Amino acid sequence: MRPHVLIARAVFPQILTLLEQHFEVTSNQDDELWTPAQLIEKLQGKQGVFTTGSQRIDATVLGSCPDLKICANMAVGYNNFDLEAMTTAGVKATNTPDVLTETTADFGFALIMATARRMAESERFLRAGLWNRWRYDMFAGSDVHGSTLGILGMGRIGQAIARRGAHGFGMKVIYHNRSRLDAPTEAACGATLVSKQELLQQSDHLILVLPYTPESHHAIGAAELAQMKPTATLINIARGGIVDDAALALALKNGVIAAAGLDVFEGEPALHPDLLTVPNVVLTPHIASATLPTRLAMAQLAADNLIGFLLHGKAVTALN
Ligand code: 8YV
Repeated sequence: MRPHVLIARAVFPQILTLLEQHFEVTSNQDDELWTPAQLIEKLQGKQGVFTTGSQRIDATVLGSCPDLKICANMAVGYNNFDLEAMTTAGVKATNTPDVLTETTADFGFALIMATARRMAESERFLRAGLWNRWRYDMFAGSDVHGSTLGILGMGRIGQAIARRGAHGFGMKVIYHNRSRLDAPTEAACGATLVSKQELLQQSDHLILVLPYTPESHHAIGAAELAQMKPTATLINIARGGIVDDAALALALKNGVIAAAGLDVFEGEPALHPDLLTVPNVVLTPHIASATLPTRLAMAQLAADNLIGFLLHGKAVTALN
């Protein structure tokens, strides 16, 4: 009998077709958002599940779904997985590394540029019909080229951002990470390891690219923001919860830092209401990996993990 898999969210039609060639598939092309209880119900009798960041797989789910053998996340981040519980339950976990690195780094840079050069704020001004003359300091922002780029978290995406900054924009690149990169990688990135305090104090543009874990919860809060330059910008393309959004909204309002660019939020898709009232923030709805080729490559890799593991016993990008 063919294995049963559940696709928890809408997917590209060709990925659905591919999975249907190999499995009995229950899909969700209407893209309904299931509660955890509904997810458990849908998972009954399924050996595999295709998840996105919005399905939490934890001990409760695992305990209620004894047939489940693999969860294939269409995301590189996997904070929606309780990996330890999955390993204990003997359930394979996979993610989608590499295929989104360059696209996500492009977006990180787009957000650095948009934030430093006040693109969202000035567009809102123009659309509101307020542009009636030139002024010497109108939407004067900060330079990106030649400035100091700080990177918190230096995995694949952090390194791709560093290369863009160092080699494309002539930036001084500093980073803070749990471990130091090897010398050739550091040289290729043009990046220097510093302490977290030095990173906060020296960065003109600070970008967060670290995984969300209990240790990185509120890694940037009021105390950290207070150490940054008043002219600095902060960019979060990692995960909501790494920044204390309430503290950030207050810091933006009070000019503790100049501006922020945020693609991820605590409790998204809900936003801290104060972020909507401060002008000096660029807000995007978690789209850093969103180009069609990259999203297709992510979906293909998640599907390949299901096929590889359930049919041939080997996942392509296993986490456990
Ligand atoms: C996903 C992401 O779009 O890969 C990640 O970790 O944050 C995004 O690329 C999102 O998680 C949906 O699965």
